[in-house]
Amino acid sequence: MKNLVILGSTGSIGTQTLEIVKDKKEDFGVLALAAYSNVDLMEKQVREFLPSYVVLYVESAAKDLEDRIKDLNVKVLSGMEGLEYISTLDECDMLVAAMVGMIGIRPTIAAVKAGKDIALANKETLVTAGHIIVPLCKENNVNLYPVDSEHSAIYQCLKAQDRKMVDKILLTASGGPFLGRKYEELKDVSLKDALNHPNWAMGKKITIDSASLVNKGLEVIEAKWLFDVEIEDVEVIIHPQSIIHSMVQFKDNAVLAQLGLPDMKLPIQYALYEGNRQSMPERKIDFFSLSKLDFLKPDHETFKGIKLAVDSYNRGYIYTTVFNAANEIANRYFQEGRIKFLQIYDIIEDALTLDFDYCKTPTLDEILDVESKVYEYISKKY
Ligand code: MN3
Repeated sequence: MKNLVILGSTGSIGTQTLEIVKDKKEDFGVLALAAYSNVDLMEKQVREFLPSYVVLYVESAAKDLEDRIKDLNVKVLSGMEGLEYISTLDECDMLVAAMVGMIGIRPTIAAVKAGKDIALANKETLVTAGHIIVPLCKENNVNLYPVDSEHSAIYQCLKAQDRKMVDKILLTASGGPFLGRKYEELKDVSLKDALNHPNWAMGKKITIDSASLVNKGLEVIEAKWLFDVEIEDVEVIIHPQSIIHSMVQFKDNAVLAQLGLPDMKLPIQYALYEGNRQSMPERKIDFFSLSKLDFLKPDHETFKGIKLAVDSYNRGYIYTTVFNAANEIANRYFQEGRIKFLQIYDIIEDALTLDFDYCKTPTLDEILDVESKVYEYISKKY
């Protein structure tokens, strides 16, 4: 029995994780659940899974939840303190890091220091603090299992392979809802258009990031850290059908790919079982119904997300925080109707003009300091 602590249990990855846990009751216990502020869904989850601890980040939401579940013997906590506390519990065997955004950094690092294995869906954490987390994992004998579908695919392709013979990571991208459009044609796209992803049903933040290809930019950096390759050796290939979830090209020119229908259940389950296969009753690929698989070059002139991410990485690790923080706030502004879609790029580019050269390999405190400076700069200006 593996005891799980799930950060972000009310989100898309969190709810699917709990569905798997429900199907595999004999293998998993739910030790703690955490979310940002969704009291209604959290109450339901607590009543169903009966964890020992529950955290709602927002204090008023935690108080509300505490009142509602008085009849249960569950400890309710809040804030960053609460998140860090449950991530380091003695009884915790694996942390499922599935919160959205940089809020996941502190608890993830705390869990690594406490020697907990991590199932990582929270890519922003690795993008901004990969230079801290990867060495810390080695030091503490912690395994990092990717939940992101592309990275799970790469992990599967690399299994039992000679890492020294890796030539390139071929990271696939659906291209999102705006694939094929030119810059001018994106001027007036709506939030509804951006949320209309052709293949994947995901949370709002990542769906918008997919439309701007910022998500793919984050994933290039994520792949660099997870698989210890140079960033130039991660190549993005647009593959609109999302059947190939990513590939690895080796020095003998062999290419291994992992295929599947676009469904997060497999990568989540594969991570929960530490990279071991378990049966899954759901849908299988029907090759005879696939008419074709397409592969295209990314249009970096229109969709600047990948290039901005790679440029920020190459400038010094601190700029991945600038890139990510600026995107987090721009993404939220777009959701709130305060800016247009293309202004997401403007805001990121603007933030990247800020000078933070004083810390090219920043500490956690410096990362969080730069994050708040970027938020402050953008919220004053836009
Ligand atoms: Mn992905």
